[in-house]
Amino acid sequence: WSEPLAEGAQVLRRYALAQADALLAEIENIAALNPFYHRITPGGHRMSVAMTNCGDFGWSTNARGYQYSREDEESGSRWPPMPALFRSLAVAAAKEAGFSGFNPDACLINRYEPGAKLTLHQDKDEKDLRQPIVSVSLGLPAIFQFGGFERDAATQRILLEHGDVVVWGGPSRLRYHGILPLKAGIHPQCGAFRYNLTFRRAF
Ligand code: MD5
Ligand code: FE
Repeated sequence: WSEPLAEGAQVLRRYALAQADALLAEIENIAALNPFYHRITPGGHRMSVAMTNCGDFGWSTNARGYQYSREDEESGSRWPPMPALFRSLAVAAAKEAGFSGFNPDACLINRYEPGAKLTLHQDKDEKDLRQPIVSVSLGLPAIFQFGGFERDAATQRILLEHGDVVVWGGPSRLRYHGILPLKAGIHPQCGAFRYNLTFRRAF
């Protein structure tokens, strides 16, 4: 159930399956306080992925750029604390992939609806790029694009399904990646959506 994708990148298939219902209940609690919102990129585009966050810092984008902040500028309140279950899952998955001592201070929650996508990008808004990112997929399956170190490098396609966890560290931390437009469907636990929890050490 553990497949290496590239140096530093490891898929833990179905690793979060037993906790999936509990994770989804926590997502509902978080979204009741800080709702999912389609943010506007610095280029003026409305993101097709809706986002909220939990933890000390939340990632967001607006006309001025990308940032990590303690407050949600939509609700004006601080991000809800990271649930203990989220933290323990992310820490255990990181350790499983060889990154012991991972201590996330930010969890971005992405919600994909049919057609929603994430174009190829790098994650580099974090202070220490030696820290891995842990990502947990829930709900509808998505095709993940795993690229190289330049935008135009060839990409691999990887199907990510309900309960799959991926740890992105080492040299893979800076690979270009994206999500192809979500195919419509109904998932028994998540309805018409895919959720992705993205655990990071922001500062
Ligand atoms: C997602 N989210 O499925 C993905 C999971 C994001 C984002 O990309 O920025 O919100 S995280 C995937 C990731 C992170 C860091 C490195 C690599 C992939 N990679 O080397 O491919 O919603
Ligand atoms: Fe990313």
